[in-house]
Amino acid sequence: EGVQPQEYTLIKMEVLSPFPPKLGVLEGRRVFLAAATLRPETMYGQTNAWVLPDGKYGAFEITDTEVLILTQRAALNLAYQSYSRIPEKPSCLVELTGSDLIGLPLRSPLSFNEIIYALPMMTVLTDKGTGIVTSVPSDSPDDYIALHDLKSKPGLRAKHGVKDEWVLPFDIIPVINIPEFGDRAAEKVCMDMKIKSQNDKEKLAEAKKLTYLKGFTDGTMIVGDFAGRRVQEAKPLVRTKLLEMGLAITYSE
Ligand code: A2H
Repeated sequence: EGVQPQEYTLIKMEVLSPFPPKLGVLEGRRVFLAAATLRPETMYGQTNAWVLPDGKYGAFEITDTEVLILTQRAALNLAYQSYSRIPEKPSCLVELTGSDLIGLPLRSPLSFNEIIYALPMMTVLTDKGTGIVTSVPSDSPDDYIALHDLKSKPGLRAKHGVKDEWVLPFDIIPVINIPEFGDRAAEKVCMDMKIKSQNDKEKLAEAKKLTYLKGFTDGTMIVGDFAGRRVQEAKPLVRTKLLEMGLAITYSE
């Protein structure tokens, strides 16, 4: 962990009804997977959410009608942040594992894909953010390669009970142009660096740094409400828009 606190945006990805049996007790409420991101301006290009299959999650009540699914650690952190409406000891309505979440259909703010699904990624950390990540394969090397793994390996899909229709129809959606890398920066950098799978952790860390930096300094939005604006300008504008819509929460750790 760094010395400085990381300021995340939590994206409220709404779980579409009817809920599976494991989530049955939540029926009648609005339930969201809470995904922590540093790149709110990329949300137009979401293709899925990532969860850790063996990770432990909980469904926590934040208002009379709204429930967030995230790690208990994140629920506690959120409770201590003043802008949170979570009571100080957040009550867990049901304990869940990542496997329980795989295949949930989601509606996520700003996403051009109207419905996306929760899918497994082995590199999700449960001691960072909320343990839930939204996937933008155009601009995140981790997301690009994990989606590529699932698409190209039927055995990996079978192992986690992932249906073809949750993965195969979802292609990269360009969101940002970076002069050096084009409109699909994550794919280009993964190819240039010959990254083969989500297990290439060292190379992926380097790819992530490179695209993150270049995207911020040289990137231009090519879609959405701020098309034509620089990424640096668009980032806070998109963040504010999401917060004002009530579809995002600020979170730091
Ligand atoms: B970012 P930092 Cl398009 N485990 O969001 C693994 N990864 C996690 C995580 C967890 N528990 N929680 C958050 N993340 C990811 C978008 C994105 C992100 C893009 C490009 C780069 C990027 C879409 N995924 O991150 O270690 C989330 O992915 C590169 C920095 O706190 C979050 O932002 O610096 C980022 O890692 C936070 O990483």
